[in-house]
Amino acid sequence: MPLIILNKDIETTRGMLYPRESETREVRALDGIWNFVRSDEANPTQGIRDGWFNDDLSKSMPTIPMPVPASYNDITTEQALRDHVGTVWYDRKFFVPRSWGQHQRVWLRFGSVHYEAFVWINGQSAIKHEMGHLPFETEVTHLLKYGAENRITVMCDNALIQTTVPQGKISEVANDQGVTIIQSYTFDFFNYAGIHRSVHLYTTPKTFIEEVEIKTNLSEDNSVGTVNYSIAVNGTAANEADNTLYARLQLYSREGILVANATSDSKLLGSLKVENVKPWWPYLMHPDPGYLYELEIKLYAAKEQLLDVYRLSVGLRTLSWNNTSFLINGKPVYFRGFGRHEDADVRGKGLDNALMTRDFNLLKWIGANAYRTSHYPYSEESMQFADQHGIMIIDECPSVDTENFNQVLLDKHKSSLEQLVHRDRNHPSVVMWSIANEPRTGQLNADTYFQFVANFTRSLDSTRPITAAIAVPSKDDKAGRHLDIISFNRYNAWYSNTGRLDMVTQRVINEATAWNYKYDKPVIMAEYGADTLEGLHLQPSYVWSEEFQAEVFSQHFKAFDALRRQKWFIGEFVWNFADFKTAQSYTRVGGNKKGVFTRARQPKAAAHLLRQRYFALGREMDKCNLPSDLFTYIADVGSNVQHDSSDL
Ligand code: BDP
Repeated sequence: MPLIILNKDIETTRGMLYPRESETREVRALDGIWNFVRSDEANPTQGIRDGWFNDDLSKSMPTIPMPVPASYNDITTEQALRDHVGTVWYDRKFFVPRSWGQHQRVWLRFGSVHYEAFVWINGQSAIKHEMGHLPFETEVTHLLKYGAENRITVMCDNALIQTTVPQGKISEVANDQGVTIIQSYTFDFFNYAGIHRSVHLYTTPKTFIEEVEIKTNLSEDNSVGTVNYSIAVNGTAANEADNTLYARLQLYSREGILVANATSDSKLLGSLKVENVKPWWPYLMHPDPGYLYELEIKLYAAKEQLLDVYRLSVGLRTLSWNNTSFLINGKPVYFRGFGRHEDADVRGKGLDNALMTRDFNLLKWIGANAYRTSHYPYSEESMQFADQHGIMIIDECPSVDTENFNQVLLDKHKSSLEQLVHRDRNHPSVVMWSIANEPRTGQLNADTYFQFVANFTRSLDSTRPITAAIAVPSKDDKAGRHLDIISFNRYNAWYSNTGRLDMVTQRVINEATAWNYKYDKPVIMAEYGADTLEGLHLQPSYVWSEEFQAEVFSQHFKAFDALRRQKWFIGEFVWNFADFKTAQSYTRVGGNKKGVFTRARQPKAAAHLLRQRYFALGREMDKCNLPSDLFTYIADVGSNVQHDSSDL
C-alpha cells in the first residue's frame, strides 16, 4: 500500500540577512580556536544529562583545541574522531563590550553546523537547529553579560537517520571488542561534521530591518531596470500605531554614483527605476559580467528619526524559460560548468577563504560559467563571490539519494528548501533551484512527494525554474513532470560499459533525447566523468589514467555538440570540479577522483582540454575573448593549418 503523504505547512524562517556592519550595526566573529570534547559514542546524551553546558568543558574533562570554522574529522590523527558517530561539544569564552548593553539588541548567528546543533550562552539554552549547510540565528540580548566575559557552548550531532536530510542509517554491529555503532549512508561524500562556517555576534537597533526581498526586472531592450523590494521590520516601534515607519532607499552604481532612490510606503514595499541600467550578466556572456549595484536601505520612524541602515548588493537581471530554452536578460544560456563539493584536506567542509578564492580563479581560468551546489547549499560567502564574478549557480538543497519517502522526511525536505530560498533569494547568481540529487524517483510515492516539493518551492519563488539531478532511467522516472528543467546524471564508460570509449557518444545522445521526448522540457547533463588518479599515464588510455579522463570528456563533447543543435539541450556539467573525500570503499582510492582538479586544486590533463572547449563555446555563443595562453605553440606548419585560436 503506498504511503499517503500530506502537504503540510512549513514554518517560515525569519531574518537571516547576512551580518553586515553599518552606522547602526556592529559585527563580531567568534571564529578561532575553541575547546572540544568528543562524547562517548555509546552515551551521546551524557553531556546533556550532566549539564556540560553549565561550566567550562575543560573544568570537568580534558579538551582539545578545535578550529572554527572547520570540520573536526581530519584535524587530529585519531581514527576515533574521524569516524565518530554522535555528539561532540565545543566551547569558548568571549567578551561583550559594555556599550552593547544599551539601546540595542544582540544576535548570535551560525553560518552552518552539520548536522544538528544545540547552543547555550552562559549555561542557558539559546537555540537548536537541525540541518547542515544552512544558517540559523537567535537573539541573545537577554542571555549575555555586558562588559564581562561570556561562554558559548555548542553540542553538535552528526547522526543521520531515515528522517534526516540527507538520509543515513545508524546500526550497532559486533566488532572485536564487543559492539560498535556504525553510520552508513549511500551518498558519495564524507559525512564531515562540526561548526563549518563562521559564528557571528551582531548588534541591531531595537527596531531594525529584519527581512529584505528583492526582485528585479528589465525592459525588453535591457535599458531600464526595476528593483522591487519588500522590507520587514522587527521591533516594538513597528507595532506602535502612531509611529509609521518608512524606508528610504538609494541605489549606487559600482562606481559609487547614486542612480536611483525611493521612499517606501508604510508597508515598506516599493520599487526603484534604473535608467541606462547595467544588467547582471554571466561570466563570458558579456565584457563586464557580474555587475552589482549597492542598495542602501535606511529605516526611519516618524519625525525623520533614523532607526537602522542595511546595505546589500543587487544585480539586475531577468530569467525566463520555456520548453526549449532558458534565457537570461532575453538571451539563451548554454551552461558549461561543474558539479562540485565543499571539500579540502584538513579542513573538510570548513569555510576557507583562500580555497574559495582559488576555486573561483580556477573556474574563470577554465572558462566555466556555472556550477551546481551539489549536494547541499554552499557558504554565503561563496554565493557573494558568484554574484561578483558572474558565475551562475544551480542551488541545491541537501536532499541526496532520497528514498523511503515519508511524511517526516517530506516536511524536513520542504524546510530545507524554505531555508535555502530564504537565504539565497536575493542573489543574482542563483538561476535555478535543484530540489534533489539522484532521488529514487522510480518509486511509486516519488510522484506525489516531488509534486509537493516542487510546488512548494515554486510557491516560495516563482522567478526561478526548478530542476533535480535524476539518475533513474527516464522510462522509470516519476518526478520529471513536476520540474521545469530536466537534469540527468550518467557515467557512460565508467559505471556502465567501463572503459568502452566507443559506447559513450550515441548513448548520451539517446538518453538526453529520451528525457526531452518524455517531458518536452529543456535538458541538462548534470554529471558525467571518470575517476582519474593524478599522475597515472597510460597510452592507449585505460581506466583511472589522465588520458582516459580526457578521452571520456571528448566522447561526451561529440554528443553535446550533436545535442546542442537541438535547441532544448542547454548545458553540460562535469563531475567533478576537484577530487574529494568519501567514506571508505574499495572503489575509492583516497576518495572520489573524478576531479578535473586535484584536491590541492591543481589541473589534471583533462582540465586543459575542458578549458579549450569551454572557451570555444564561449567564443561561438557569446563572442568572448580567448585567453592568450589557451593554445600552446606547436609549429609553424603553414598558413592553411593553424593550430591556434583563429581556428575557432
Ligand atoms: C553520482 C552522484 C555523485 C557521485 C558520483 C560518482 O550524484 O554524488 O559522487 O555519482 O559516483 O551518481 O562519482
